[in-house]
Amino acid sequence: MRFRIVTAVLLLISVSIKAQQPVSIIPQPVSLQLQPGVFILDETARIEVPVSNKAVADVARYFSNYIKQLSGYDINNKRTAKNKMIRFRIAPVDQAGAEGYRISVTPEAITIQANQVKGLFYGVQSLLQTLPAIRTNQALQIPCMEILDYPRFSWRGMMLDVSRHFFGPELIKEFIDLMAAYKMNVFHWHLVDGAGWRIEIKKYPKLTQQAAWRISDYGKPWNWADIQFNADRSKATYGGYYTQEQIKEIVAYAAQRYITIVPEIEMPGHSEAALAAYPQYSCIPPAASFNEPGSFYGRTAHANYCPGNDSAFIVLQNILKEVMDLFPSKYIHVGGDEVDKTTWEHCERCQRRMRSEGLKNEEELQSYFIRRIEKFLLAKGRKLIGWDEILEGGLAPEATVMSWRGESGGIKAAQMNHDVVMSPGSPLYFDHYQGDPETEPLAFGGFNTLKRVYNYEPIPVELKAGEAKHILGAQANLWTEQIQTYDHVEYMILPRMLALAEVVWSPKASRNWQNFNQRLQPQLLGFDQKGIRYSKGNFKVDI
Ligand code: TNX
Repeated sequence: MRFRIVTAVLLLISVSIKAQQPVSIIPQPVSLQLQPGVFILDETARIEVPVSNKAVADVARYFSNYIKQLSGYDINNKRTAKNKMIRFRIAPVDQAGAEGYRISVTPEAITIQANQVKGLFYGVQSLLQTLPAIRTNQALQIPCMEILDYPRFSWRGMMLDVSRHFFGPELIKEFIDLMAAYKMNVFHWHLVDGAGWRIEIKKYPKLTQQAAWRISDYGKPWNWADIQFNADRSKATYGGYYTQEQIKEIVAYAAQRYITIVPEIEMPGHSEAALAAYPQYSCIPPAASFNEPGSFYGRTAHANYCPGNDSAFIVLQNILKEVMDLFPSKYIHVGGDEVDKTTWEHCERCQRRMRSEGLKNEEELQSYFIRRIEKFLLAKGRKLIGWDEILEGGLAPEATVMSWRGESGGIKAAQMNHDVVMSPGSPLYFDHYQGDPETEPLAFGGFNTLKRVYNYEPIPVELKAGEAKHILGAQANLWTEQIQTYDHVEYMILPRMLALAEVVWSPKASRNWQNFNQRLQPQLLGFDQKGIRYSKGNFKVDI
């Protein structure tokens, strides 16, 4: 009984807190001051953009299209009304940097101002979160307020694995839209892995004719033995890939949302699919008859590109050339994780390479491999990023490290003055359970609740200030061994991505789990109304 009264009182308090805080923005802005009054957004409101700035006009149109869909009002750029202006301005905003913005809302005008256009885009995202989630016939009300906002980290990443299961171009755009709404800015696209090659490479057509297709594995838990590629497309029914045209379109779509796509081409390991199509570039050629059930994976548990074979490097460089033509990203991810080096121990060419290069062991051979690829990327003006295994045997001179096996690789790299993106399995692997495994869909294992994600701190205490500046930010990874549909993708990233967004955007000092939960509720309501899937299981688990 007493418990119930306490609960009731707490509920009342939380309701009144909500009433005082009609603005629930995620990630939490650096500063937000509510003021009395509202701006009423109806069909008399007008957008004002600086003359002849196409990028600003695009952001303004993004906003007005949203308003049109939400309310039917057409506020696009007519410049007739004297009051009710929504102004987009590029002008100096102190402290805001390249990505920050300032918003001022009065009953007469909304002014969004930023140093650069991307700041305006993020300002728009904040404004949109003050509006109802679905179509309404009532005038839209935006509370008067002043916001100053800018991100804490420059790398606010999400990775999606499209190899283990394939998600088509339209779904990738939905994923990008979700990221943009929460100011995430790096989409790490895990385009290839052992289970399927997903990017058209004109020079090597078998990558998409064969390596993109496997015998269907639907309806069963993940099992490596089920993954068989097949030259005969009538037998290989599961798969897919993106054409270069589709990729260009997605890159442009992401750019309009101020998201950089970092493509990942895995090497030298996790390459069974590619090497099933082109076995001559692996050390021990896998069974030529990879259409025999189980043969490929049965005989060589893992297939790697051969570091003793110069042709393998030439092929990878040709692939990377096409990749760089499609992706303007400064960073190119080359994987580097989980290489089973036993094949190299038994490879005569590899041993010869080790002798000629003075390499002491297979780890150094792997390092040789990555350094050689780095040299190629640097010559083309790009930067190499790889999983933390690239530290083993010696880190390539300018490589950036993505720390996934905990934080130790990232710490080590930062101490060596290399840039780092933190992506530790715990808590940033979103293929792990969010809640009670009894009620959640089958996941890879591990337990990364919303709260654990929220409490994650990307800068390890071990780092001194000079080293900490190498932490570019953090990223969550969604591996899709167990994830066959896009609904399930959404479910796994939501609402955890919102917690991560706050970790990488908002000031550390403003993080507050209770307050986040309150701001989360309207977001979840919005997901419900839009039919976006998310996990509810985790809120009861307070760990
Ligand atoms: C390890 S993380 C992998 C992935 C798997 C993942 C499953 C990493 C760099 N490699 O290939 O999908 O674990 O959680």
